[in-house]
Amino acid sequence: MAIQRTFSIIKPDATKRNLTGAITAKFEEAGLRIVASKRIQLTLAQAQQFYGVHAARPFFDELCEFMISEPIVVQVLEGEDAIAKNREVMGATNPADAAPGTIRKEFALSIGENSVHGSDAPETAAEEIAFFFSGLELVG
Ligand code: YYY
Ligand code: MG
Repeated sequence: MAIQRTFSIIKPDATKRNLTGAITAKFEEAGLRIVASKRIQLTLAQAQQFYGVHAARPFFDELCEFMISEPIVVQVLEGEDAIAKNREVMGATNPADAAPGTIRKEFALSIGENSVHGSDAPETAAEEIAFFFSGLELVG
Protein backbone atom coordinates (compact mmCIF):
# COMPACT_ATOMS: atom_id res chain seq x y z
CA MET A 1 0.00 0.00 0.00
CA ALA A 2 1.14 3.49 -0.79
CA ILE A 3 1.59 6.48 1.50
CA GLN A 4 -1.78 8.25 1.81
CA ARG A 5 -3.20 11.32 3.48
CA THR A 6 -6.49 11.36 5.35
CA PHE A 7 -8.57 13.98 7.11
CA SER A 8 -9.41 13.87 10.82
CA ILE A 9 -11.52 15.92 13.22
CA ILE A 10 -11.17 15.85 16.99
CA LYS A 11 -14.81 16.60 17.82
CA PRO A 12 -16.34 18.97 20.43
CA ASP A 13 -16.89 16.30 23.11
CA ALA A 14 -13.15 15.55 23.01
CA THR A 15 -11.75 19.10 22.82
CA LYS A 16 -14.07 20.06 25.70
CA ARG A 17 -12.63 17.26 27.87
CA ASN A 18 -9.03 18.25 27.00
CA LEU A 19 -8.38 15.06 25.00
CA THR A 20 -6.65 16.64 21.99
CA GLY A 21 -3.21 15.42 23.07
CA ALA A 22 -4.36 11.94 24.07
CA ILE A 23 -6.12 11.43 20.74
CA THR A 24 -3.21 12.84 18.74
CA ALA A 25 -0.90 10.41 20.59
CA LYS A 26 -3.07 7.49 19.41
CA PHE A 27 -2.56 8.58 15.79
CA GLU A 28 1.19 8.95 16.26
CA GLU A 29 1.48 5.60 18.05
CA ALA A 30 -0.22 3.99 15.03
CA GLY A 31 2.45 5.45 12.73
CA LEU A 32 0.36 8.31 11.38
CA ARG A 33 2.17 11.66 11.05
CA ILE A 34 0.33 14.94 11.71
CA VAL A 35 1.14 16.99 8.59
CA ALA A 36 -1.38 19.78 9.35
CA SER A 37 -3.37 20.74 12.44
CA LYS A 38 -5.52 23.67 13.55
CA ARG A 39 -8.17 24.46 16.13
CA ILE A 40 -11.27 26.15 14.70
CA GLN A 41 -14.96 26.58 15.47
CA LEU A 42 -17.38 25.80 12.64
CA THR A 43 -20.38 27.89 11.67
CA LEU A 44 -23.69 26.07 11.19
CA ALA A 45 -23.44 26.55 7.41
CA GLN A 46 -19.95 25.01 7.37
CA ALA A 47 -21.06 22.02 9.47
CA GLN A 48 -24.08 21.45 7.21
CA GLN A 49 -21.87 21.60 4.11
CA PHE A 50 -19.24 19.26 5.56
CA TYR A 51 -21.85 16.66 6.58
CA GLY A 52 -24.04 17.27 3.50
CA VAL A 53 -23.98 13.57 2.58
CA HIS A 54 -26.02 12.92 5.76
CA ALA A 55 -28.55 15.76 5.16
CA ALA A 56 -31.55 13.41 4.84
CA ARG A 57 -30.68 11.34 7.94
CA PRO A 58 -32.73 11.77 11.15
CA PHE A 59 -29.63 12.66 13.18
CA PHE A 60 -28.46 15.45 10.82
CA ASP A 61 -29.65 18.51 12.80
CA GLU A 62 -28.35 17.13 16.08
CA LEU A 63 -25.03 16.23 14.44
CA CYS A 64 -24.55 19.75 13.03
CA GLU A 65 -25.54 21.44 16.31
CA PHE A 66 -23.07 19.21 18.16
CA MET A 67 -20.26 19.97 15.68
CA ILE A 68 -20.59 23.72 16.26
CA SER A 69 -21.03 23.51 20.05
CA GLU A 70 -17.32 23.83 20.88
CA PRO A 71 -14.04 24.25 18.99
CA ILE A 72 -12.74 21.29 17.00
CA VAL A 73 -9.23 20.32 15.87
CA VAL A 74 -8.90 19.51 12.17
CA GLN A 75 -5.86 17.51 11.09
CA VAL A 76 -4.30 15.85 8.08
CA LEU A 77 -2.72 12.48 8.89
CA GLU A 78 -0.14 10.86 6.61
CA GLY A 79 1.21 7.34 6.48
CA GLU A 80 1.11 3.89 4.95
CA ASP A 81 -2.53 3.04 4.18
CA ALA A 82 -3.53 6.09 6.28
CA ILE A 83 -7.26 6.06 5.49
CA ALA A 84 -7.86 2.49 6.67
CA LYS A 85 -5.33 2.78 9.49
CA ASN A 86 -7.06 5.87 10.87
CA ARG A 87 -10.50 4.18 10.70
CA GLU A 88 -8.97 1.24 12.61
CA VAL A 89 -7.54 3.49 15.34
CA MET A 90 -10.86 5.38 15.57
CA GLY A 91 -13.00 2.26 16.09
CA ALA A 92 -16.64 1.71 15.17
CA THR A 93 -19.05 4.68 14.92
CA ASN A 94 -20.96 3.49 18.00
CA PRO A 95 -18.52 3.23 20.93
CA ALA A 96 -20.53 0.25 22.22
CA ASP A 97 -19.32 -1.66 19.13
CA ALA A 98 -15.76 -0.29 19.09
CA ALA A 99 -12.80 -2.62 19.71
CA PRO A 100 -10.71 -2.30 22.87
CA GLY A 101 -7.90 0.24 22.61
CA THR A 102 -9.59 2.30 19.91
CA ILE A 103 -10.20 6.04 20.37
CA ARG A 104 -13.97 5.65 20.38
CA LYS A 105 -13.89 2.76 22.85
CA GLU A 106 -11.68 4.74 25.24
CA PHE A 107 -13.11 8.23 24.85
CA ALA A 108 -16.46 8.44 23.02
CA LEU A 109 -19.59 9.26 25.05
CA SER A 110 -22.25 8.02 22.60
CA ILE A 111 -22.84 7.31 18.91
CA GLY A 112 -23.29 11.07 18.34
CA GLU A 113 -20.60 12.37 20.67
CA ASN A 114 -17.99 9.97 19.36
CA SER A 115 -14.81 12.06 19.65
CA VAL A 116 -13.40 11.77 16.11
CA HIS A 117 -14.20 11.97 12.41
CA GLY A 118 -12.06 10.23 9.78
CA SER A 119 -12.37 10.14 6.00
CA ASP A 120 -13.74 6.88 4.58
CA ALA A 121 -12.15 6.75 1.08
CA PRO A 122 -9.47 8.43 -1.07
CA GLU A 123 -12.06 10.68 -2.80
CA THR A 124 -13.61 11.93 0.45
CA ALA A 125 -10.16 12.36 2.02
CA ALA A 126 -9.10 14.65 -0.85
CA GLU A 127 -12.36 16.64 -0.68
CA GLU A 128 -12.28 17.01 3.09
CA ILE A 129 -8.61 18.05 3.19
CA ALA A 130 -9.30 20.71 0.53
CA PHE A 131 -12.38 21.94 2.46
CA PHE A 132 -10.24 22.88 5.49
CA PHE A 133 -6.64 23.36 4.31
CA SER A 134 -4.72 25.11 1.58
CA GLY A 135 -1.72 23.34 0.01
CA LEU A 136 0.60 25.73 1.88
CA GLU A 137 -0.66 24.40 5.22
CA LEU A 138 0.27 20.78 4.46
CA VAL A 139 3.84 20.19 5.59
CA GLY A 140 4.87 16.58 5.02
O1 YYY B 1 -17.80 7.76 9.55
P1 YYY B 1 -18.37 7.70 10.94
O2 YYY B 1 -18.17 8.98 11.73
O3 YYY B 1 -17.91 6.48 11.71
O4 YYY B 1 -19.97 7.49 10.82
P2 YYY B 1 -21.01 8.04 9.71
O5 YYY B 1 -21.96 6.93 9.42
O6 YYY B 1 -20.31 8.66 8.56
O7 YYY B 1 -21.84 9.16 10.50
C1 YYY B 1 -21.30 10.44 10.71
C2 YYY B 1 -21.59 10.86 12.13
O8 YYY B 1 -22.99 10.99 12.32
C3 YYY B 1 -21.13 9.87 13.21
O9 YYY B 1 -19.78 9.97 13.53
C4 YYY B 1 -22.02 10.25 14.36
C5 YYY B 1 -23.32 10.67 13.67
N1 YYY B 1 -24.32 9.58 13.71
C6 YYY B 1 -25.32 9.61 14.67
O10 YYY B 1 -25.37 10.57 15.47
N2 YYY B 1 -26.24 8.61 14.73
C7 YYY B 1 -26.21 7.59 13.85
N3 YYY B 1 -27.11 6.61 13.95
C8 YYY B 1 -25.20 7.53 12.88
C9 YYY B 1 -24.26 8.54 12.83
MG1 MG C 1 -18.34 8.87 7.90
